[in-house]
Amino acid sequence: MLTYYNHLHSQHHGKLEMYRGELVPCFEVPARVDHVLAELKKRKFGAIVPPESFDDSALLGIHSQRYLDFLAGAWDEWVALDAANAWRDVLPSVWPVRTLRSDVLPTNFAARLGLFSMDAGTPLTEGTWDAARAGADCALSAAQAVGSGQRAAFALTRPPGHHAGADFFGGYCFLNNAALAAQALRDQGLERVAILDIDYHHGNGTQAIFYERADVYFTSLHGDPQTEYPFYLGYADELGAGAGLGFNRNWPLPRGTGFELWRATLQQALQGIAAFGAQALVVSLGLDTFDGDPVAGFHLQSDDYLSMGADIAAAGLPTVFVFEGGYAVAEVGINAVNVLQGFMAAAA
Ligand code: SP5
Ligand code: ZN
Repeated sequence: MLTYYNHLHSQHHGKLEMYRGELVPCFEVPARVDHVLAELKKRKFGAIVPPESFDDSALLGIHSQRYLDFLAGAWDEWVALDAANAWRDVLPSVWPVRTLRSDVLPTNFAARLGLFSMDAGTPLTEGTWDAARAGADCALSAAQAVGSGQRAAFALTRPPGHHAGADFFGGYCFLNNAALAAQALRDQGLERVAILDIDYHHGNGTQAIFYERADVYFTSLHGDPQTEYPFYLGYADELGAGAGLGFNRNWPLPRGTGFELWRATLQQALQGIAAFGAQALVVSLGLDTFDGDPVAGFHLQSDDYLSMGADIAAAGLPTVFVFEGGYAVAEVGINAVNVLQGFMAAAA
């Protein structure tokens, strides 16, 4: 399997995130991807290549122009407010909830920052745009490879993407790499594309992007949003809307879930994908379902990821894997490459 590696990922390196009234060190760190890269090399798991460059127009299939403009210029605006901001990350602290307006774009930077975000846990740094933009190229490159006949490809990138919506960031995510890959497969002529999101957290951004569409089926296994981030989306009764009704399926599972129940649920999600008649699959590959993850609550073991990969291969679909969460840094490489290796062993 070919890996498209985001060589600029470490340009995004947040220092602190808000947690229980304190700023605590970021869980989403560059070492995560470094460990996956090292494990790919250690196991000689196929070629590792830089992405192709895609035009910004590819982003507009998923994200709004005003959001992209904001992200691309946010750091410069931040430093222009105060030269000392160069040593501080950007974190929002005000949001336009419900009865406040989000159609007006205030000139005030903090106000726009809140308009385009969903939490105070996602620092934007000097290199965030460059890292996220190169990550989008990785996802688009992987989709192009799979659309051109490869059995599978892997976009190894951070920051992750599945919490990012058409016009907001959050949950450590800025550009929705999985959504970009799915749209790229559609643009290459595949009529029905499925997205399987197996990160511990519900992929609220991806779901929202495709919620009213019948051509991209979204299904997700995740911690029950009653207790787990992102809290406000990911419930079982969210089935899609309008033309998209019947093309969204969520599988919330209680904190504490182990592999037996997780795997049985994966089979149900895969049945939905088969019934949809998907021609290609995008996997939002989060590894924060791991027992030792510091921000999540499932109990999967490293060997379970081999079985997971095999189960996904059994769907028999051309598959793009996109790296998402997974914060047990020392094990995230082993667990990620176990999925890919389990997939290839079963696909061969
Ligand atoms: C891509 C992805 O996995 N995003 C997850 C975002 C979760 N953000 C909330 C994390 C809350 C941190 N909780 C700290 C628990 C300390 N025991
Ligand atoms: Zn996650």
